[in-house]
Amino acid sequence: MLTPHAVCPPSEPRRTTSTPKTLTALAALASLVTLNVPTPSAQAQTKWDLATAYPAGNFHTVTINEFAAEVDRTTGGKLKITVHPNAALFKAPEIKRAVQTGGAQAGEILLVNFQNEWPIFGADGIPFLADSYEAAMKLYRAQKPMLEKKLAEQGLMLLYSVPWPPQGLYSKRPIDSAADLKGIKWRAYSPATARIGELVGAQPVTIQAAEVSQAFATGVVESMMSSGATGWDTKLHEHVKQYYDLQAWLPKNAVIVNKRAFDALDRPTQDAVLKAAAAAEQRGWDASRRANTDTLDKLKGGGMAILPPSAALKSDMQKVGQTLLNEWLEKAGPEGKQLVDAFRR
Ligand code: PCA
Repeated sequence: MLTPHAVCPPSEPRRTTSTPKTLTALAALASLVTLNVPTPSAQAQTKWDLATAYPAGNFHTVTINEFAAEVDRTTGGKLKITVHPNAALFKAPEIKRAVQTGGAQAGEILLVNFQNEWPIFGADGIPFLADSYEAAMKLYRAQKPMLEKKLAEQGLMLLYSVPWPPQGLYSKRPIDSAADLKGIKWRAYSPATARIGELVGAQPVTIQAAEVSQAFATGVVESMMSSGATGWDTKLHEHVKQYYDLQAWLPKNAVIVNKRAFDALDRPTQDAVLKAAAAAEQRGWDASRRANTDTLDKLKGGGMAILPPSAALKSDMQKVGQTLLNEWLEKAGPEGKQLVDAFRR
């Protein structure tokens, strides 16, 4: 290998004048050195771990894997992101703190899980506030600058955010109105879904997606609100025969990175990450729409009835949604009002 040593000046005293020929030769050698002997920083490879709580086949995870592959490709392998699905590295509620403290450089979080920390994280978990992909995008546009600011204060950076498909009601028993949910064992995944359970008189138990299958199989829970995607991930058609397509809200996942880890990258690598993140966000929203139809179809194929909610169930749940919105607005204060106003404008 050519080393800088090979072009060290000759040991004889430096001449004060050089012939143009010598200068050309030296310049040629110097350029060889810069071309062929990369400095350690140019050669270095950075490795990130990205923790997520959802299985490999889930559309969010597929989007993350494509994101990691694109970063690998566009940085010429300078940044390698290893994706750890299935809550294998950290459990869902631990991922945010793990990324903050450097336990993993990056991770995927469910924003509504952190509503008690800061109400704005929970804005996309309020039933019937933003209940279509169009409305969810509008809410995201209003929420995004606030999210970016808060995450930056926490030493984090938002890379991109993608919604789960609209949330409907799974139940082992037929449900004609909210009254049928009284006393039922209710799986919650967030403060808001636990509150919904309380308001309908069910018995809420918080269970992460990775444990849902087991919880239904063993009878720990018998109903929940979630997406077709999570129902399919957890093979819920094996335990539950009804899904009421309420389309109540679209909670978002966010892929975040430790700010110091991002700042340590060189500029072209940072640009490549941001570019891949923007592309992933767009792909992710499309994948979510597709997952909504595909997974409900697959659950149907597995024997689950995919039903429209009765008018009574729908209006009962809308009332619950209004209560949640009022409670949220009270907690979120002027910031919350500003967000809802911007969303509704
Ligand atoms: N699936 C996740 C969150 C929302 C969703 O659709 C879950 O049930 O935990």
